[in-house]
Amino acid sequence: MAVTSEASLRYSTHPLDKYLRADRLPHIWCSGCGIGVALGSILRAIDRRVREGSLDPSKVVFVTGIGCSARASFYVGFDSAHTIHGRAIAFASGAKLANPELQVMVVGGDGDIAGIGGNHLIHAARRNLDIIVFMITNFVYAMTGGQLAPTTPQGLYTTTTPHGNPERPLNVIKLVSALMPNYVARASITHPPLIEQYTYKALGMEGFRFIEIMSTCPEVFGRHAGYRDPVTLYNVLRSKVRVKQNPHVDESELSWESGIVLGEYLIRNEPGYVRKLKEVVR
Ligand SMILES: Cc1ncc(C[n+]2csc(CCOP(=O)(O)OP(=O)(O)O)c2C)c(N)n1
Ligand code: SF4
Repeated sequence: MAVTSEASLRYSTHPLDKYLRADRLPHIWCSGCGIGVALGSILRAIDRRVREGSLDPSKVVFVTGIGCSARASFYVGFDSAHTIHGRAIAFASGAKLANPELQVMVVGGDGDIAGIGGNHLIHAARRNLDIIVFMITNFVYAMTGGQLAPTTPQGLYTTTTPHGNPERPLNVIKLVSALMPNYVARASITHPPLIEQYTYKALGMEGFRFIEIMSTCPEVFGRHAGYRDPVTLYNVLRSKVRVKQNPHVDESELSWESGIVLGEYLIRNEPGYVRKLKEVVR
């Protein structure tokens, strides 16, 4: 386990450096990309849990697929697996079932988690499988050049919908909530403390926990949609999102016009899959 790798200790200048593989820096993310804000907030929540003694960093596992967001597993100092596009949840399921003591976390883009990996998402949520899934929604398949993603709001330009997206976006919050896992929330890189707060909470729960993080991709999404400047795109996203206490799932629509509601959509305390499986085996 690499949390205190020699390289990390040697270059340690930031409180979160101990959770990073400094030898793999600099990272690939473009200037102004929101993914770093998302990862930083997740790491701060992990750090809080570690410092208060409720999380052993040697038990944390990061699993990712492919994409800009999925690169997160490259840089964290935890045991990690950078797997294949769309299959991170399948790998994470195997890791958790093989060793239930692990705190298994998946990070991926909206294309990775809800597009190509959508089937795994559905069944992990249905099983209330004990993993945390972070879906970083930047509205496109970014790493491959900005193609239409299942989450692209209607009417928006992408490289594969140059006249505007004619499709209705997939409301992943509503989809996952319908499967009744233990936790469903939506945060945004414009509100880092919210990401940290929801992650901290999810780390203290069992069962399937899903956190969508609205994010910015100035390089691909922003450039094509007319918001190439990272600050402009940040401000656009900031103007679209609004935080609500205990929002109803019917308010979770991904709409560029009427806005995007952040908040905790579902909180349950049902036994997770591992506990249920153990009961059956017993
Ligand atoms: C099976 C498979 N299909 C397609 C690709 C090509 N591919 C690599 S990254 C990517 C897009 C990733 O988009 P997303 O998951 O939304 O993450 P982002 O880059 O936006 O963070 C695609 C289509 C691949 N690597 N493997
Ligand atoms: S292409 Fe977009 S999502 Fe990928 S690193 Fe650059 S800004 Fe971030």
